[in-house]
Amino acid sequence: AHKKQEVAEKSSLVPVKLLEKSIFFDSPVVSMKDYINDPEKTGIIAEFKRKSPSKGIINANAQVEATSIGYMQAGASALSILTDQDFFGGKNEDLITSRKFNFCPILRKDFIIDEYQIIEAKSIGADCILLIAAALEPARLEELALFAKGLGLEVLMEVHDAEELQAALNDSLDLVGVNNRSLKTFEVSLQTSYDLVDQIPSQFVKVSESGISQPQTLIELKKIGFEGFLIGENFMKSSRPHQAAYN
Ligand code: IGP
Repeated sequence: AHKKQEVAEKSSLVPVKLLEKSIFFDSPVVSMKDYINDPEKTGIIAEFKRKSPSKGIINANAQVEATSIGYMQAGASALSILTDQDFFGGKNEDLITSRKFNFCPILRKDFIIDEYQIIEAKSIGADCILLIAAALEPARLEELALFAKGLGLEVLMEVHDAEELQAALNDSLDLVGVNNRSLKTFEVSLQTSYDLVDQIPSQFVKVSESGISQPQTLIELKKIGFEGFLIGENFMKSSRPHQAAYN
């Protein structure tokens, strides 16, 4: 057993043995890689978040059920659900709810640093987890990616620059995301995507993340080789996020 799992079992966290009894734990994963690769689909990963560190409250009243269903009806390829409470106002229940109402790949958007969170991701119905290169040593990132693969989950690794990308690439990843928003300044620059796209080996699905608000931007990112487009704020700032996704 992992050290943190043992700690979890002694603390207030749900014990691993219980997480493994979830109905989602043994159910098959819906491949985000396949959905994003499908040329018939838009490649849009539509995100649900109530607030963010860069913008504060974006939408305090949005309902995850209507929004996630609406996103998919509007043509999204997949969903990204924030489960981090402190910074993004999310909760595990949001992902469970969106899982119950949608058959599509769902990314658990959270700061994952431990195996326990990966077991938890599977138990709440996620298909894919996020690993942030800036937050993990390359060897640790690969270890967590391998652990996720062992549970059948797919892995999206997020990078911000070429150094992170080169150091953290490994064969256990499925998708590589370039975050256009700097973690330090919160500033968005699509140039980051332009700079890194050719450095991502073709075995990985390429995703451009953050700050996408114009259809034209998406078309241009597609032209240079991106297959996936992670869009949150631009949809969530609308009183009806899924309506915004439709437009
Ligand atoms: C979405 P935006 O600018 O469309 O809301 O960005 C997504 O890329 C952003 O929420 C994000 C994120 C993250 C959130 C990217 N990487 C890591 C939490 C953790």
